[in-house]
Amino acid sequence: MVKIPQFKNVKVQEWVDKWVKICNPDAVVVIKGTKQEHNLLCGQMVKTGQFIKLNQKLRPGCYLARSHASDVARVENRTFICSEKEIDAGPTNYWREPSAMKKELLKKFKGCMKGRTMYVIPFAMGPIGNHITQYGIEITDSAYVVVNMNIMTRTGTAVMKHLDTGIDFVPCIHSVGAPLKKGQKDVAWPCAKSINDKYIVQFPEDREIWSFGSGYGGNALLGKKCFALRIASKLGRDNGWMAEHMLVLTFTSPAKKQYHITAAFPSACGKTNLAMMLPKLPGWKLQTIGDDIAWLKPGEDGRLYAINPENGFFGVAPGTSMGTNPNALLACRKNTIFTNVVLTPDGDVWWEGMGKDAPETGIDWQGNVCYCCVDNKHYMGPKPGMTKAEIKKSGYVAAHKNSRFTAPAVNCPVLDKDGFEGLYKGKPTGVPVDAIIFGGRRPSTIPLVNEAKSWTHGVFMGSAAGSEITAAVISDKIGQVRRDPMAMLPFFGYNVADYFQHWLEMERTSVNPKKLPKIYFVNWFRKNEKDEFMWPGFGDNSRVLKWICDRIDGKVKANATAIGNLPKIADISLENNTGKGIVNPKFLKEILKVDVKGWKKEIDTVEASYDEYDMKASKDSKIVNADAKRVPAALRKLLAELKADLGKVK
Ligand code: SAT
Ligand code: MN
Repeated sequence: MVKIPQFKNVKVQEWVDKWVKICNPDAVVVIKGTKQEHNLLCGQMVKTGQFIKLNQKLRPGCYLARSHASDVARVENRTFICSEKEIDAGPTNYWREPSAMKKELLKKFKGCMKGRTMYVIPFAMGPIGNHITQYGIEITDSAYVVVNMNIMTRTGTAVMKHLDTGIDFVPCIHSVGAPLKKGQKDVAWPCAKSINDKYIVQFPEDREIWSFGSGYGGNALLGKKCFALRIASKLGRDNGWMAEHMLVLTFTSPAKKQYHITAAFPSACGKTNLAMMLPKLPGWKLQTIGDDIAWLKPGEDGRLYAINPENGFFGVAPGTSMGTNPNALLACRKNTIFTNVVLTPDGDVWWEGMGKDAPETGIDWQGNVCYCCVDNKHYMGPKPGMTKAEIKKSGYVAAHKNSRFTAPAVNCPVLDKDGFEGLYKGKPTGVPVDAIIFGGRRPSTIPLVNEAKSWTHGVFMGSAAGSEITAAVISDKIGQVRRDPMAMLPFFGYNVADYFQHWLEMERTSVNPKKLPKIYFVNWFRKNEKDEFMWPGFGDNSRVLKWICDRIDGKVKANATAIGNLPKIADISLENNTGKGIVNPKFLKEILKVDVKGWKKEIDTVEASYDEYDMKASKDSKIVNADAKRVPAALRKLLAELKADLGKVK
């Protein structure tokens, strides 16, 4: 039996004792969170072939990892919410009875760390000591997870000291599910190869996370989606706050007035791009607080205050360039881990849409040689001499579509340092939120920006959100539109309808509902019949943010329509509309009007989603459950009103 470290926090001790016995690791290491320890682990992984050290002149402190082909994104059909009652998981989640699931998983975990080291990672979600911050312990047998957690969360001794005081935490257990026999050589990316051996399991009532078989992203970095969204959404519901799939930013006007805005878009729909966007509008400044998750808590004044619980960015690499998101690219210059991108001959990285000529040859995400395309240097092919058309037709990409960079937040040149530390006017309150934005990738129907008529209407808008499925999840339906309420579809820790109700409750329980943020819905992705985007996006999105600020300040009027308040075209500033990808004023009318035909179809699908939420107790429940009827009446009412209003327009 290995030597088990001693902890002051009794619950930590019990958690570690229990899993050492079950997993049977060769050694147990408690993570201190020092630079030295981090570098040592990276160095060890270079030796075992799990990491490739990049050119330290070009990318100091940076490494590349290549995952197994079966382990490249989140696995939604292996993600379970194990509440006591099936109905509490709800129709968007896979559910298993908790004790049965634990029994099944214990068999998997038995002896799963043989031949490996067990790491115990104390971590904080949020600035240590902030009143919104929560704590966790992740046990893992993956050094890759440790170094990524070091970037994505605050880890180590400072957190453990906090836990020593006996405060509560969320216990997490993770294993790649690949024990090693004596003398067996490890592989570059250990994981359970079969999808059915992967389990991402949340126990919302016990507040525990058990993850087995995957080493990738949100499946394995348990502070992220599993804790900060699934478990935290439940914590938030029970305690009157909110855990949301939202970026947080600070937008400052030329007159130096600050606005704090959060925005919820599904995975790989541009949250990182908006979170650190370079505004096209002169005089406006944008700073980043977070790019993926926001925790929002009501303050004593009735406003909602936000923190970013994370400590880094786990951003999608392809498409990130000095043109689209210079601040993200600059954030990856040092101390960054790249996963599944291309390795160049000079020890640097490359991906599709990097805005940089591809090298003559490289090593693709699967470890094979790839070659620069002959007629377009922004592509690489699996064979020499291929044209762009041939490469596109083959479907080949040299960097995986969900390849990622894990970069420390402090690397971001436009980080709002105070906001990131949860400070506002020097106090650890989090930042007061002025506007909440929902959005998705929608080629048709949904206008550029639409303002909710009230808080309840904003909740309705969020509940009705939809988006094209992206490569952030393993799916054969990429590109198809699915309902993705509040961009939380894969992340609800409880019944989606109860989640809607919780949003509605935030207004009812607020000490000053008038001070709640205004709510908006945006869509940067409208296309015309020629399949061209009708809005340039990126830095031009500052024009939409400015309109939102103008509305907050009551500076401009809007067109009240059936679907919400739409901007008057003249109020979308076209100042500095020069350079690449400019706004075409011709399209503005089209993307700022109510597409009645499209909306009629849209609300039918929203209604169908509500009906499904009302019928099913969990995602794969076979029984139509009459008790499941939980969609709030207030939302059904708005849906009926919208239907009636659109019916009146011929
Ligand atoms: O869940 S991940 O962190 O792997 C990425 C995402 O879906 O946003
Ligand atoms: Mn995300």
